[in-house]
Amino acid sequence: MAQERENHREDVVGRANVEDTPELLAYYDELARHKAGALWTVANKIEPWEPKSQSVPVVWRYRDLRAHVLRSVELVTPEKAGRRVVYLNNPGRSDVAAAVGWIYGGLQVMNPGEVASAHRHSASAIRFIIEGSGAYTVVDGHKMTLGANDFVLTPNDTWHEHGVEATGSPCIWQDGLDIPFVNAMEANFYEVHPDLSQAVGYAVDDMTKTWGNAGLRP
Ligand code: 1HN
Repeated sequence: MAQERENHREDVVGRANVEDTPELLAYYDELARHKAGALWTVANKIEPWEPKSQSVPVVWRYRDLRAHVLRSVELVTPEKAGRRVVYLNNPGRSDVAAAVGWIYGGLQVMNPGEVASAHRHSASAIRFIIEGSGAYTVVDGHKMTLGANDFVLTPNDTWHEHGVEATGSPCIWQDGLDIPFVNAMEANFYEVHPDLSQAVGYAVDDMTKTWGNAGLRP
């Protein structure tokens, strides 16, 4: 069962540099049968000299993606898709659906009259509203109306749901979540709200009125 073997040798004092011999290769095979391995074959790989990024540089332009985001409105419903989002898929990070590093990013669109079901998860989210009118989000019972250039936080484990009033226009916002990071920690939970929507327990926009003033400039 000669499988692809790794041996990351470096000819530098203090680094692993063990040549393959028939005896060692047989030894590595024996370790592999026990689901084990010799550290010196991978030490230089798992201990890079400096941080190594798998992400590659990518520029996503809103003007290139906007039409595709709007197209999704014709293709899928929020009921079926859960949420309509075009996510930013870094070619070096597609295995974890990250835009870069451990951060997820996507462009979400909702049409007037649509609502998305309430849920919560271990990951935290930030949202920038890019365009549209009539959007709102409810975070742990606080309803916030959202317009272009607004920014809203959904801390980890808070119930959240979004919608656009029937009198509004198609709304697009950018979602950012630490979901790849939380998944890497194997710490993600996802829960659908038992009633699929939350009761609003405070005056609308109480968060903005409480915190969105006195020295905080756009
Ligand atoms: C999520 O809950 C939202 O609530 C958006 O709008 C994007 C991407 C991955 C996981 C959860 C939302 C998400 C997400």
